[in-house]
Amino acid sequence: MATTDELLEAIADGHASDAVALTQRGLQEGIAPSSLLQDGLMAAMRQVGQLFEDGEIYVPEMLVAAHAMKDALEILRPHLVEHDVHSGGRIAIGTVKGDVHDIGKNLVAMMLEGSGFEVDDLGTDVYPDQFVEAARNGAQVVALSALLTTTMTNMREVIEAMQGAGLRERVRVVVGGAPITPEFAEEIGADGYAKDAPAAVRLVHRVLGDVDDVGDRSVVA
Ligand code: B1M
Repeated sequence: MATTDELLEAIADGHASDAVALTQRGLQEGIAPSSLLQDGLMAAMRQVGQLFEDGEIYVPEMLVAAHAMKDALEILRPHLVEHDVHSGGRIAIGTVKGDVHDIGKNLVAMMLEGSGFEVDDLGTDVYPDQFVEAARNGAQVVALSALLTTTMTNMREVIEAMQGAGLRERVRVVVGGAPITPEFAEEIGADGYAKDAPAAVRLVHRVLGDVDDVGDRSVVA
């Protein structure tokens, strides 16, 4: 089996040390870093996302695969920079003010990173001005996570802060988390809602492909 296929399989199966060794072997064999990223890491994340959506695997398996992907990415990252492989876009992600839940947010961040995006993880209990700062620093998409019914309302504050800073037309705001619904996303003026990590990857692709169409701000993955 080709090294890239083995890499895909190791990541999808959550075998982190194999994923690291196969990434190193692929580089030694002269496989292009972009190809290891596209056909290994990103392909594995697509496969894992599909299996999760089909109900064939659950959150723990997806987390283990995402960790394996992250370990392989650490090996690959300097080579991607060296070969000037550009990211699919810059995303800032964080759990909103007052909320410290980060397991789901971390999973979304890892899947986005494994899908070729440059991810700035702002952590938990993130205040609106921190999201604004990240957008000023070049994030094209700001992804908000909330797990509490008492903190989900703080998502609206982030969108208002973006508006106040004059960034709303340039930056897409997408939301997710257990209590969030598509209706709530629409109500607060978000650009989209994703129910889980694979859907978040699709959503970010869609909102970035739609950047010129500011008339349609409602994208639901
Ligand atoms: Co908390 N907690 N918790 N908790 N906790 C919940 C959320 C709760 C439902 C439990 C319950 O009562 N049944 C409840 C909320 C009730 C409500 O608001 N309606 C609750 C509560 C009340 C609290 C405290 C207030 C408890 C207290 O102190 N009295 C407190 C709040 C602290 C705070 O934030 N200020 C608290 C604290 C904690 C811990 C610290 C102990 C811990 C968090 C540890 C951590 O995250 N590092 C914790 C945990 C673990 C949970 C549960 C058990 C699990 C959450 C989780 O990680 N799920 C949770 C109950 C439950 O959900 N069954 C609960 C797994 C994760 C993979 O799923 O986060 O939904 P999730 O992420 C998914 C999707 O939602 C989506 O994709 C992810 C992956 O597929 N998604 C996005 C998430 N963010 C997205 C962003 C996107 C897109 C998709 O952007 C586009």
